[in-house]
Amino acid sequence: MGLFRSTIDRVRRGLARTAGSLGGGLRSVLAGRSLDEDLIEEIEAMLIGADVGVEATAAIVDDLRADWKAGRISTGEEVLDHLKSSLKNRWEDVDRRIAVAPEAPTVILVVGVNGVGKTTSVAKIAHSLREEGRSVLLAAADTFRAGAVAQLSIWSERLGVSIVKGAQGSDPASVAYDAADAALARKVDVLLVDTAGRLHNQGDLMRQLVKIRDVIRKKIPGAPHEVLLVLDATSGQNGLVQARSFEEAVDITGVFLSKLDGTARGGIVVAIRDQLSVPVKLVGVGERPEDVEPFDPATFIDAIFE
Ligand SMILES: Nc1nc2c(ncn2[C@@H]2O[C@H](COP(=O)(O)OP(=O)(O)O)[C@@H](O)[C@H]2O)c(=O)[nH]1
Ligand SMILES: [Mg+2]
Repeated sequence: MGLFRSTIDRVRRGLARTAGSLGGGLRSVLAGRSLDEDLIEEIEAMLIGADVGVEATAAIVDDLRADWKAGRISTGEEVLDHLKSSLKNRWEDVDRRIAVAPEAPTVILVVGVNGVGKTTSVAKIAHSLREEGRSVLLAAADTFRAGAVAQLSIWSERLGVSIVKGAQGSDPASVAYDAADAALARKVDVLLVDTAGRLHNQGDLMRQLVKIRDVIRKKIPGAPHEVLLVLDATSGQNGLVQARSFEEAVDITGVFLSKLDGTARGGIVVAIRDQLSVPVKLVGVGERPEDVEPFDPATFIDAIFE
């Protein structure tokens, strides 16, 4: 989907807290100093503090030390550039675009635990698609949490997109079925399915998601084309544990990393890259529908080192 034109300013604003802590912190530590073991340790602590993760931090610091010992870098300025490029080099060129079905509708299933920002992220994606002139249908398949259907209905009114919903407590798979049916009948471009983040227990939740997925797949062969896992950037390494259980149950195809504006530890993106098999595709940088950006590693790394 050609959607989501990147707005560098929005990415910068969204990452201001991380930049203040990591970029700003590094700059003040590096100012006027030349590289030595003590300084390398301080840099290491800052990367860990920004949630970059143990594995990536170790690799980055080893690389830095090797280049210092080989006489290739010595000053603070050079260190910043070195860190930036070793971080950027950790991403290979994977396809981070949102999938498009060869034949409409494209179905995007949005999953994740309670409160991570699923419903808001659905609204953001719907908004971007509308901006692009695509027709969108929402499915309110979180019938578990009181108020969840109403929350998505409010978004549907504000954004001017249709919605298929059931009563609270009704079967979410049948909502998904009806929505898939309606998406076909109305020939919409994209069907966005919001889901519950919590049931009585985790096993129930995963079974329900599998059921929703299978119902959609039966109705629309090849669907869902995207299964986006929403992770909350403010929950740090915890999110990675959640991700693994979703990865096992439903084949997620990408991560929507929400609430980057609310954390100084945006380095979590690096840890996700190292520990999950699917790429971060979109990032949330605020609560408004327009606060979504495609994830671009180079822009991201530059922004956290501002
Ligand atoms: N600051 C900020 N808040 C967000 C973002 N995404 C979602 N939220 C807020 O997180 C809270 C939970 O969001 P919701 O979409 O209801 O989560 P859900 O339970 O996963 O559906 C709400 O208050 C949202 O406004 C984001 O990118 N930035
Ligand atoms: Mg919700």
